[in-house]
Amino acid sequence: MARLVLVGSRPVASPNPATTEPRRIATVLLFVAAFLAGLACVTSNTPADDPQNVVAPTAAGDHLVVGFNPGVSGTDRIRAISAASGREMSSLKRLAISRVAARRGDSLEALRRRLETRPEVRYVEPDYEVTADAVPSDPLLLSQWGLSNPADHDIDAFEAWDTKTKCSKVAVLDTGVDLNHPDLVSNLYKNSKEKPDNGKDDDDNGYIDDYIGVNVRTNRGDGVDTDGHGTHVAGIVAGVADNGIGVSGVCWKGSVMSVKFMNALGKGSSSYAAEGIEYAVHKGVKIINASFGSTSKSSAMEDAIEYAKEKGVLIVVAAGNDGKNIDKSPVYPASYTYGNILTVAASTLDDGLASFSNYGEKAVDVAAPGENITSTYIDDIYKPLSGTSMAAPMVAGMAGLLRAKNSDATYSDLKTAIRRKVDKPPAFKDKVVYDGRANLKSAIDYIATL
Ligand SMILES: [Ca+2]
Ligand SMILES: [Ca+2]
Ligand SMILES: [Ca+2]
Ligand SMILES: [Ca+2]
Repeated sequence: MARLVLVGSRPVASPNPATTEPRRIATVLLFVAAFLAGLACVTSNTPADDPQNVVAPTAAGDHLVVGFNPGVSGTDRIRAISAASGREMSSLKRLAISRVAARRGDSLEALRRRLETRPEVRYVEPDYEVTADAVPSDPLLLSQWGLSNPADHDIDAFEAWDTKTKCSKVAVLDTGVDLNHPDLVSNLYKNSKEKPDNGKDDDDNGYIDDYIGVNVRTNRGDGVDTDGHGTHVAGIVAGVADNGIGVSGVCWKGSVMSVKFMNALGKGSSSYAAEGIEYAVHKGVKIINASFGSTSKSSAMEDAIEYAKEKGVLIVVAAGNDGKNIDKSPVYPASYTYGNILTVAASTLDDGLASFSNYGEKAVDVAAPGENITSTYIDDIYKPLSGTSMAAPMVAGMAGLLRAKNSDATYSDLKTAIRRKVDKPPAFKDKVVYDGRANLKSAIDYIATL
């Protein structure tokens, strides 16, 4: 049986595994302190109950909006506008409102003053810019650079959220999930056909009490994460958004199925991985995240991947953290070339390829943010981690959002959208199939046209 290891749970500030525990704790605390500072900043500037504060009140600069008193006819409105030396560009059909431009050489401010003196006019105002309220209230959002950052080295999540914030089911095949984490609990998949804690396999699928996820190592629903890796991955996919705490997943709302097949040390096996895939596919999941790898090729895994393919399931895979070309020295499942495998490298805040990230212009499909990624962690905390393990769930969440946008999209449609509708900073040239870093906004615009 091939041994699989998770591919990315390096604490950001201590990438050297030999780092002593106290230093690790100290650096984590440092990060926590940094986040609390961020929280204070966000809370004071952008109260959750006042989304307007998020958006700077800019306005269209070439015209004014003029509201007229009730009963003023269309002809009288145009006459009033002309009398003030303005020009009506257009008007609303049922409300007494016109868009009014200034004549050449005139200023909007001067026009505004003249319009305000007219008896027909009720108000004059700028045409304020309005954006959809798609900025969630989660205080750690400022540290989630992969979703949005000022340099735009991100997946354009904010722009995509104007279209969709809810995802279809995603299975996280990992070390389990902290089933009580306040920033995850409402987004965890529940198996409604299974009665919890009665010691019976109510839905007759071979797993006892698999009500919230499963542990395929024990055939029971005790998928509690004692490692932290799976909890971190789950939060990247679907940390509960806009709830005023912690982080936001790529999916604001979603259904993350925890399929535990690795132990507390982040180790599993190919047969358990295969069983995990089988479990999720059988439960109707169409997107699976696989943040693990092995240098051994496994037929059991290949069978499971084929089975998933027959059922139309996309498996999003971490490329691995050896910093090597996996076209030349393959790792699995990342290097498999099945049509339903989407392999993800890790990008950095500078839009480079992370130094640890594997790559390969055949085997690796796309890059996504995977360095210093803040997410949920066991014991109800948050933590930044680096790895292709973090990049993969960013993309699995994207796939979940795309599939919610277009439920007819096949795995092949999803794969096309994600790996072709990319940004192409130079760092990814010849490193991944289409030289790009994922962009959720471009992908969702594409999937909507299918
Ligand atoms: Ca952006
Ligand atoms: Ca069951
Ligand atoms: Ca039961
Ligand atoms: Ca949250």
